[in-house]
Amino acid sequence: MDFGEKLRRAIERLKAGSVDQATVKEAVKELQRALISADVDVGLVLDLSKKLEARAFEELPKGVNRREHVVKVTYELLSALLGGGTHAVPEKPKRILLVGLYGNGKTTSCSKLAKWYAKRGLKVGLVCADVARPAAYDQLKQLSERIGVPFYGDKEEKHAERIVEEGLKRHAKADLVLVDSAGRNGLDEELTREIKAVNRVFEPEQTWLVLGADLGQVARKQAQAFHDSVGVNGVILTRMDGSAKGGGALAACALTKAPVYFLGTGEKLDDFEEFEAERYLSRVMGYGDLKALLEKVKELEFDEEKAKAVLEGEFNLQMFYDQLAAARSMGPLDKVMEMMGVKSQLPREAIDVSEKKLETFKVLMDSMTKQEKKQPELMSHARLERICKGAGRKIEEARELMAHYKKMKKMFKQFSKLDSKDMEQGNMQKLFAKMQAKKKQKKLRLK
Ligand SMILES: Nc1nc2c(ncn2[C@@H]2O[C@H](COP(=O)(O)OP(=O)(O)O)[C@@H](O)[C@H]2O)c(=O)[nH]1
Ligand SMILES: [Mg+2]
Repeated sequence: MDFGEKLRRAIERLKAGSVDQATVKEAVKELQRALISADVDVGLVLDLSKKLEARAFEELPKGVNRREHVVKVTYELLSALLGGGTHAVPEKPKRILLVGLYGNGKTTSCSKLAKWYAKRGLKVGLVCADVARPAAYDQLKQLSERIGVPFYGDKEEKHAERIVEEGLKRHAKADLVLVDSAGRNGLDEELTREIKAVNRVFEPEQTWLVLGADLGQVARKQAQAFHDSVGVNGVILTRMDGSAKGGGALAACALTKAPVYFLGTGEKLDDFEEFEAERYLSRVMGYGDLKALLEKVKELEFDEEKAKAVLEGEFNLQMFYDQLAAARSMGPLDKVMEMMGVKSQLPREAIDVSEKKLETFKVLMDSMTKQEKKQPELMSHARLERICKGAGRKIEEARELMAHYKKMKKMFKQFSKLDSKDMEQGNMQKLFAKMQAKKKQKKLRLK
């Protein structure tokens, strides 16, 4: 049984029957077992248990039953444990240095990162500053050729800082220079000296520590040691695919204040994802209804800002993307609509998107910059071409995405002409119904 499954079992307990002190105690025990077997520090586990037991029976928020409340609190506590909150990945970093011990996945992550940023339109240059292992040069060079990103290294040079100095000159026109450094078996004096020497010439904006998830809670010690000697402001956690200790490693990193920006989830270049605790949890727990429940709670708490933005016709690609992402993690779109009780009223063209198409849209949007998603009106032919190249998709597919987005936007615009009181009540169903009614009226008038 993996981490996600164990967590899910604990929450299943809360969902069966009524929620009383005994049920919560049982669920807490199950949670503890799941967390400890993922190598989460025992102190942290006890702390979470105490908080959960204390909050489970606090006064209920309006419109939520006890069971829903306990599930929500559990999810919140887990999310905080794994480093919840948002630390967005830097969008346009100029220089990133990757550090870490042998075999943790630095070189692999370096090329994954290069691909990730190149897809988002940055001109990336790679530098191999691993002077300890001769094979490191060939490894990074080969990877750079596969992603089509310029590479610099020097097999003969034994001083990492000289390679970096030259690398900076060669990549003078790059937006982002990524340096892969050497590892050792431990963070010894020699490694510290070498990284400091590289720091002097490179002046990295970001120094990210690459850690294998199999380290579990030991990740904390390693992160602290690197931070104390060379300064670390981010973490890439690799091998999340093959380790049962990922939960422990995430919790350990959460304590160090250096945010985990990415997860490595396999050996291939695309096995790489941005880390966000909530999204991660709902994925590993495979929990459609949990997500739906949270949506429900959110709806009750009512996101006025967002609703207002939609009402004013401000519907950008980012919002479109979030919607698709949310829908995808919940299951097929029509199922989601059903859960929200809007299926029958929703215009056919809005939900008539196959899963395969959604995947294409997602891949394309993964290659867009934040600005492009926020201001889709910026989208030019050249930008679309770059996006397609990064995503490995055809231009017609990108056009279709834009067309679909525009259709949705138009649909939301129609909302804005409706009575905004309906939105304040959060009553989507009424809105859709009204919209349909308006459409019918129009048709009648035409006759
Ligand atoms: N399964 C899996 N393997 C990984 C991941 N990241 C790296 N590896 C593998 O771990 C090994 C060491 O990686 P490498 O990048 O050479 O580590 P370095 O010594 O820190 O540069 C290689 O066999 C990689 O293919 C990951 O996220 N998942
Ligand atoms: Mg390496």
